[in-house]
Amino acid sequence: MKITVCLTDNRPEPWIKELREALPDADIDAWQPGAPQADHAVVWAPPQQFLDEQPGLSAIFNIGAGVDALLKLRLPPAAKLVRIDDGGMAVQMAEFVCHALIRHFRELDVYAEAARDGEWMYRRPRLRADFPVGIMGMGVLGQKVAKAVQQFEFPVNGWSRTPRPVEGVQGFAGSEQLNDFLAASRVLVCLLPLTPDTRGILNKTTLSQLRFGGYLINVARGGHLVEEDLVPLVDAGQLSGATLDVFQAEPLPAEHPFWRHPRITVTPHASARTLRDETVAQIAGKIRALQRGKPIAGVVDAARGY
Ligand code: NDP
Ligand code: OXD
Repeated sequence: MKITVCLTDNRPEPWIKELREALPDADIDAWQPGAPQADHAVVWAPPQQFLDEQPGLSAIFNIGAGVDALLKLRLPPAAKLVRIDDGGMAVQMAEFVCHALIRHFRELDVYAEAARDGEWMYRRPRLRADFPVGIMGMGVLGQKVAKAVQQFEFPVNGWSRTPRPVEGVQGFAGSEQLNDFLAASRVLVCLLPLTPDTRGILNKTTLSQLRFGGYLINVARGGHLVEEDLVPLVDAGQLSGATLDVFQAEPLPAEHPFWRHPRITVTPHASARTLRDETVAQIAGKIRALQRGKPIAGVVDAARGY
């Protein structure tokens, strides 16, 4: 079995070393133009040339959860596209979202500013009941985040394409229940895949339906947010702020207003990093399952877009 590795923005050598340890019988190399046909590929943001030169791939393993960039390319027709399921990302996402939520809810930025001025002061305690958290996308990551947020006793709403019952979470599904979901939420967490249906879903109309003074946490893709709609909503007080990990252009350009806005927190697409050991173990397990003719989790439905 031959496996080719094509990782734009990542050094392939450590991946190849770990893949060889996990799959000692496989012939594993970094892809170069003109390389022979492989059976499987391990990729991150490969060029179209790579896919055009590997028409006989039977599976393409993306080393991330989101496959929106791959679905923009022409894929070999018979290849299964496989995303990472969790792979250590879900707990990181839960940490990140809980941190952003609690920092906002407990007004920790206000305390930090007072501390800089040597001022000893208190804010009036706020009620969790007044801060229902709405999670858009109740998949692998959204469900983990929902459970983590529940530990802090916030009310949680979840929105998905099809109903996803989760204990203690008020579930909403489909475009027909989006308005009710938004109206029931104050802190909005986006954990949707980027698809034609979800591109631009965070915009003036939807964000204005959150309870007044809502707060946005976007940890999914920059394409979900209509960026020019955000600052006017925050400046008008309709939203009290945002934590953004993903952007339409990454790296976020130096002149972008989000960098300097006092109520917008920017992180560099770092909320849940791909962990090499866990990712290699998951991909190797799936390759072994395919060799035995077994089904595997995480096969992308290209028509659905995730
Ligand atoms: P999943 O595929 O497991 O979950 C996707 C969820 O979104 C599902 O609940 C799905 O509904 C829902 N959904 C999809 N389309 C719609 C729609 N049109 N309307 C309503 N709900 C919809 O994905 P993951 O949880 O693993 O990951 C989510 C995204 O997070 C990734 O696609 C990626 O873009 C992003 N991500 C960001 C990272 C970062 O570092 N910032 C790291 C990792 C991922 P249903 O349950 O009905 O299928
Ligand atoms: C992913 C990501 O999709 O890191 O896994 O954004």
